[in-house]
Amino acid sequence: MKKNKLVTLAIAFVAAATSLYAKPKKTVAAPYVPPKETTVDAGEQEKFFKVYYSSSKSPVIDGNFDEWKNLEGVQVRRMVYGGTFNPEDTDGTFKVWADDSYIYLFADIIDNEPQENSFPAPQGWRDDSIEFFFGTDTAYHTFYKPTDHRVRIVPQSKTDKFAYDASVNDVSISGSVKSAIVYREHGYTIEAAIPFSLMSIKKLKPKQKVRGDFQINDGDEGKERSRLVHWNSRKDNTYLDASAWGDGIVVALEEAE
Ligand SMILES: [Ca+2]
Ligand SMILES: [Ca+2]
Ligand SMILES: [Ca+2]
Repeated sequence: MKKNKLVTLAIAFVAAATSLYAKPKKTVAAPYVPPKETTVDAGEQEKFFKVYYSSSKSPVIDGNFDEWKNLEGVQVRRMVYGGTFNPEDTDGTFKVWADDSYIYLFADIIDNEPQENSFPAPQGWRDDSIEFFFGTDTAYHTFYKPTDHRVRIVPQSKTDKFAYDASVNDVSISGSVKSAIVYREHGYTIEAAIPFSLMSIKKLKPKQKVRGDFQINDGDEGKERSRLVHWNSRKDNTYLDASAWGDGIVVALEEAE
């Protein structure tokens, strides 16, 4: 009997060990260095995020993302917490566009477990959501100036693409921000329009330098946020320290077409 038990245990152990090795986790040690062939995030251009400006062309916030296709984005892959970067668990591409009234944000998020977020936007960081930090004052400063803002878009429904909450500086303003969100099995895509009036922007013009950062909040397994990823900052400080953000530049939309 004893011997049989031991044999069973040994078989179970070998089976468990084999299954562990049979499914290696696809993880990459931080800091993640993107492979050269993925041009969007490799090399010089990743040092800047671009704001595509056009006085005449604007995206339509409708859940069809075709108009963003030809624009370059930045990839959000700096793990702030939640372990090593795993492109199947949390990854995302962000793009920014502006006309003379709105700043438009696009985010394509890869997430192994996309969740509907039931928190109001000021608390929305606790579950799947995205954040955009933006300021037009490029002089070095830490505490937010009146021109610095943080925007959070909180997706709420896998079946209703216009169900969302949004906040600027942690104040719910979903009535003034337009957004559409489309979920898929392993992620979700967002487009949103934020009025200049909420962002203290009067006008943007090509070659103008700006500052900003991008954030993904990822909760899985029905739980609250377990992974936080930025484009630039390695710390969870973007919401209070504008010096943690990276550099951006306004470029003419025509240059992308
Ligand atoms: Ca659209
Ligand atoms: Ca995930
Ligand atoms: Ca998730």
